[in-house]
Order: sequence, then structure tokens, then C-alpha cells
Amino acid sequence: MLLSKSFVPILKNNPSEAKIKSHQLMLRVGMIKQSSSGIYSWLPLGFKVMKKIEKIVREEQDKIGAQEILMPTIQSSEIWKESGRYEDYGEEMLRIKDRQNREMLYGPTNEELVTDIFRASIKSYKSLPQLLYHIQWKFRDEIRPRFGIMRCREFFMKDAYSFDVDDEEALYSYNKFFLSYLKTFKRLELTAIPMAADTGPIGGNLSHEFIILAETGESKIFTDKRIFEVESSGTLIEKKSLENLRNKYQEFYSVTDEKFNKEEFEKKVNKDNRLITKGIEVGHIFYFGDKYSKPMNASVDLPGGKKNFVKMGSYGIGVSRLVGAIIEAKYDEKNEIMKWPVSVAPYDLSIIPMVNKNDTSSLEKANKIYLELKKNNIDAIIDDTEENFSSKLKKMNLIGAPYQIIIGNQTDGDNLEFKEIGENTSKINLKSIIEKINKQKEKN
Ligand code: P5A
Repeated sequence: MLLSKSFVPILKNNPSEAKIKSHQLMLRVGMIKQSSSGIYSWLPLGFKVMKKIEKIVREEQDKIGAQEILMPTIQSSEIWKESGRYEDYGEEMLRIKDRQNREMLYGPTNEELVTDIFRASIKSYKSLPQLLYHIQWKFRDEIRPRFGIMRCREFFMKDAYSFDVDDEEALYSYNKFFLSYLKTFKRLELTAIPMAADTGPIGGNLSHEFIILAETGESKIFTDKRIFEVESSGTLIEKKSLENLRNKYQEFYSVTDEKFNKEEFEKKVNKDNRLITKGIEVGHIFYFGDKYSKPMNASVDLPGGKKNFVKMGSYGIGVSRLVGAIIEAKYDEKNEIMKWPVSVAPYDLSIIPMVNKNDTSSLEKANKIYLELKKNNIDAIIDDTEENFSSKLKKMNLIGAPYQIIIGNQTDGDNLEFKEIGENTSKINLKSIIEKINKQKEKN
């Protein structure tokens, strides 16, 4: 891709309305554009990153046997009246009337709709467990949308729902998602810590928020530092080992604001290990038993003729919020360098030719390299503008492709100036560059 032809509207300076670095950077390099309060369009750079995040989230859901569906954004109020949440949900729900004067709504979450889908088809315990998920836009009429796509009104969420025959099986499903979330965030190069959390309008009595540490985060957290050392890599999804994994985390006091109890914190965590800080909630999982299945009459036949309301949980990941969360974690604001994880970078590599008006040879070299990279599945962007080298480098440092090739008049094919963004250059040939990048991409 040539920068001159790409839709990447870069601003010279940080926009003054943005208060946190993710919002600043996303506006600065044109990843998003606000269309109205808390509602954004996603421009090519931002959309590319979000799609890569979505792909990783999807792969990890598929790995635990969850099946993907797609539910609509618009729902009927009927099912919400059945569950009893239509009134409870309050002003955050965007309520709409259709031309027949029927009460509709833009879904803030999908517990009711998925229960309705489940009850229409699944009748026997033999079909359980069922793990269903979709990745779809949600709308919540937040009273104070802020920080760009971090707390907005329309956002992209992966939401999954589990249906099981009893509590034991339901907790097994819960633990599958618990592990799957740890793996998902690890692939995004984030350290997300599971913390006991409040269940709010979703309900139930067991819940964990997955939080990454960030000064600009909106969640206040109280934690035992040793939780950061828990080894999260487990591949087994066997019942007992998953239970052990969750227990390993739960050994350490780690809670959000609403669950905080000073006495308990001071009793369980010695002074040196106490950490009170802020974080960004990137995921949230809930177990709520028959909170929806009972009022909505979603039951299965058991052996011996009895019936049971299914036991349910729900599991959310803020896919669009993750774009901002990764920036908060990776952006070096002082030096204005964004280094995207290879797995989600908008481009794998940027080519920066030092062009001078009378000599286009470095641009020609850049084009050749670009084509060779493309043949090897490496997605590069060439800064073909006529700006000087330092302003080109500045732009590319903001766009954040993790690798860079710099091309001067002297550059010859076997000796390229190559660097990881923000590091020093080294001389290396194109073949080795391709190998290095592809190896890195394979790791993910
Ligand atoms: C779980 C899945 C739920 O809605 N029902 C279905 C449950 N949980 S949640 O915690 O309310 O939301 C899940 C994740 O969505 C992100 N999120 C947001 N992102 C951007 N702007 C918002 N206003 C917003 N609200 C929630 C968070 O990452 C949250 O963990």
C-alpha cells in the first residue's frame, strides 16, 4: 500500500479533545472518526486492527468448542419482559418503536435472545453442553461516553453463552471460558488479571472481570501482586485441571471496587504485596444459574422423565475496547512510538524511502521490495510522499507497524537498513527479513 493513496488521515498534533493516549493516537492517525457522541466510524487503519483482534478472539472461542452464531442488533421487548429485565435495565437501553408501534430495542447484551433461540430447539440433556457465541455491535446509552472507543455508546463485543444440565457442568463451562480468556489476552500481548467482580445488571453470584493495568483505566482494583506470577498457560481443558487453574488465581486477593473489603484485604495480603491501582476491563464473565432460563422456561428433559431449567453463564470481551487497551499498554507517549503486537498490527512493516525530487531510484527500490514482501504474505506500507525523512519516520512511528526498512540512494538489495520500531537499525538482506517476520507471525 502506498501511503499517498491510503485513507490514513494523519493529524500534525494531538487533538485537544482527547484526554487519554489511546484516544489521542486513534484520532491522530485516523483510526476512527466520531459521528456523534459515543458513536464512531472505523477507518481503514483502526478497522484492520479490530478485525485482527476479532480473529484471535474467534479462534480461541472455537478452540473450546463454542459455536458461532449471529444474532441481530435489534431485539423485541417481549423477551425482555419475560425475563423481567425490560424495566430494570433503565435508561442505558435504547428503546425504539417500529411502524406498527411495537416496542423494539437496540441490544445492549443478548441473554434473553440467546435463551429464546436455545429453548426453541434444545429439549434434552443429551444435547448439553451448548456454548454459543457471536461478535456483534451493542448499544448502551452511557450517561457520559468518554475516552473515545473505551467507553462509547455503540461498541463491538464478543458475547458467549453457556447452557448446562447442572451447577457442576456449568462451572466447568465457566472455567473453560476463564482459561480461554487468559489465552486470548496473552496472544494480544496483554497481561489481563481475573478479578472477582460485581455482577450488576447481568446478575448471578459468580463473576470475574479481566483487567489490564493502566493509570487511565476506569476500574479501581485491589490486588495481591503475586497474582501476576501465576502461570496461566494450560492447554488441558480437563475438568479438574481447569478448576485448579481458577483456584490458583483465587488464592490471591484480587477484586474490583464494588467487591472491596478493607479488613479482608489487610488480613489476606501482607503490606509488601498490596497493590491498589487502576485498570481497564477488557472482559467480564458471569455465572447466573437459572436467572433467565426459569422465567423464560428454558428446560431440558432429564433421564427418568424429570425436567430441569438449564444453568447458564455469559462471557463478554470488549473487542473494540481492546484496540484502545492495547494502545494504552504499548504506546510510548514521550517518544511518540506505537509498537503494535505483530498479531494485530495494521501493517507488518513500513518502508521509508528517502526520496528526493530529482532521483526516484529509492522509490523504485521500495516498490520492488514491497512486491517481494507481498509475495511472502508480508503486508507493508510505503511512505511515497515527498516529505523529509524525519517527518516520515515520525508518521510511521505513530502508525506503528512493528518493523521498518529505510531506503537511501546507496541501498542495495542485499544490504537493507532494517529495524524493529524504536530500536537501532542493522544491515540485513531481504530474505532474512522475510524469514524473521514470518517466524514472528507464525508464533501467534
Ligand atoms: C457478558 C456477555 C456483558 O454484557 N453479557 C454478554 C455480559 N458483560 S459486560 O461486562 O457488561 O460487557 C462485556 C465487555 O464489553 C465491554 N464494554 C464496553 N466497551 C466499550 N464501551 C462500553 N460502553 C462498554 N461496555 C462494556 C467491556 O470490555 C466489557 O468487559
